[in-house]
Amino acid sequence: MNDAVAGPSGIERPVLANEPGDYWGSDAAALMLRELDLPYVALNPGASYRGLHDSLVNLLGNRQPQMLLCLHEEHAVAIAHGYAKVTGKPMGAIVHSNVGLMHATMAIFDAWCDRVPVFVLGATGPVDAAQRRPWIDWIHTAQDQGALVRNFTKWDDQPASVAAAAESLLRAYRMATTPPKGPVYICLDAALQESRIGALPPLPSAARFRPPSAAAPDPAALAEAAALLQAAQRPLILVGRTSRGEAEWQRRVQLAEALGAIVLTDAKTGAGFPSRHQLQGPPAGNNPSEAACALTRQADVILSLDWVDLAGALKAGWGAEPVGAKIISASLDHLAHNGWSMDYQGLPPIDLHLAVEPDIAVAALLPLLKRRPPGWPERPAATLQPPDLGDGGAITPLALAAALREAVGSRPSCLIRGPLAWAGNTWDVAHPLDALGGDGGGGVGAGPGMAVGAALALQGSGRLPVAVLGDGDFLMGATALWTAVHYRIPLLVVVSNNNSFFNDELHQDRMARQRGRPVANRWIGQRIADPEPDLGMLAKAQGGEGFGPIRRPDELPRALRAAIACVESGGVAVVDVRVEPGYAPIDSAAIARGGTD
Ligand SMILES: Cc1ncc(C[n+]2csc(CCOP(=O)(O)OP(=O)(O)O)c2C)c(N)n1
Ligand SMILES: [Mg+2]
Repeated sequence: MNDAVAGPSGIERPVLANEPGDYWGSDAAALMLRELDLPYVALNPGASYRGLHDSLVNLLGNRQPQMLLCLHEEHAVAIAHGYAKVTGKPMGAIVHSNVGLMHATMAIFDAWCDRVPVFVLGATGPVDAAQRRPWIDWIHTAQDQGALVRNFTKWDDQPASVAAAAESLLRAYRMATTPPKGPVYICLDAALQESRIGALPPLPSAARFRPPSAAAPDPAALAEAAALLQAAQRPLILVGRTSRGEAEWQRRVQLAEALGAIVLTDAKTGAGFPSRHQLQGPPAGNNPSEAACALTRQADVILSLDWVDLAGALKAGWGAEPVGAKIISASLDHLAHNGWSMDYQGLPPIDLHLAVEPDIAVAALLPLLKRRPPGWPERPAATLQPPDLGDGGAITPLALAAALREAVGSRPSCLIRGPLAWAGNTWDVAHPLDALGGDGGGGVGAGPGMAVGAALALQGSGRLPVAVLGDGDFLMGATALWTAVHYRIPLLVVVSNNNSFFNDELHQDRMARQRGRPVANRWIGQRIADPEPDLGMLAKAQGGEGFGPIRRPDELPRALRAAIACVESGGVAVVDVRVEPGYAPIDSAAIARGGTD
């Protein structure tokens, strides 16, 4: 009989073992993971870490950390990414030697670009060739596995002894959680894991190796920034990568109000400022609206709070002309830049760089500022797009957004992400956890895994986790949902299904127009039809609930309400909504400038 079955909460409880007489190398590593307080390790198993796997189950009893079995390594890392986006803290992801790491790479890249901490553990077959099992240990042993991900991790290591492994894990945690945060990768030699060490060596206490406390801004630079902002006639604040903390959110509001500054936000970096606030400006981000570009041009002082692509935002306002506004930037992002990944974007002109986390700068600036009358001309209050329920025919992405908003109603919710065909200004935010933003690296297929990880972190918070995913994104990552069902993690997934990798239809459209060729062919090699995948069935096949396909606006409210009820009773629900191919009209001029992914 197998006693080690899933319990009522989906947690696999191992049969109890006797106290071990002997310890093994991987026992020390597992105890260090517990010492680091990693709550979960999402994983897909592999022989290269069978030693560590045994230690997690039979020594730690599958608690602290608890395993989350995933059907693909990309999901394991994406789950950790989604989890950290909510909590700000890392959880682990364990991937098999070389092949598992290869599967995980895109998700690691996404976490890197999103500046999110993920603690990736992996393994190699025995570095000592004399200890390798025939064939399999040879194909799963590679020289310098870290090289696969070194260009988009903060740090990697392959420790050669138990003592070195303990230090390596401590250092990795510090590196991942020190801003700018990011993924790290530790490779544990199978022979080291499987070495018998007898008695446990004393293991270091994580309390003595904590990440450094946050740096304060240079007082002179801070005073100069405060003076510039105080004297500005038309200050503009660009809220980029900021924290999910409520106190920080309040301080950002206080800063904007003290200065009468207009605030631009970017849907891909999540909720940073209340969308209904009088000072909230028009949609900005990848495809800034004409109105946002105009404000950037009219501003005399711009404060960037770790805005992704500040150079691009300034160029959108000023074109080829020198930027006329004074630029203050609060960011530590320069510390993450390397020679491989150009996710650092263009080099912006910065008159005053406060090299601190953006919310630290806000907290330090506030006491130096006196409330002043706004210098901007009177503006109408920010309005959201009016609900557009369509004409009763096809469902538009905006109609879907409106119907979803209506169905969610006044419940606290968290929009884990919106697909490309989703205008950033359609979702009202009033709390830092109301929207989490994107995946960072533009990796299609990340959505389902990130949704599961965020939902895991939101479990028990009373906040309804809602992910709106493109059909292409959903189909690439769909089996991530099995992990949510298995571990009883409630989650609502709404698929904005245009039966297409539609973003790229737009690119083919553009090419055809530029070259005078038939635009009518833009769908070829893009449409996901004939057959149309049944997305509800993909959910049901994994033990979730599937709704749809919903093809008419009048069918939407009931399906969404039923799906929400399913999630509120602990389920995983997928609603397949067939939307008209087309993007929400963010701003046609922005699209024409070459926007979209
Ligand atoms: C791994 C990966 N492959 C391909 C792409 C290129 N790409 C960008 S958007 C996109 C289409 C995504 O389709 P879907 O999720 O259905 O969104 P839609 O554009 O249809 O709203 C593709 C294929 C990518 N960004 N990442
Ligand atoms: Mg699509």
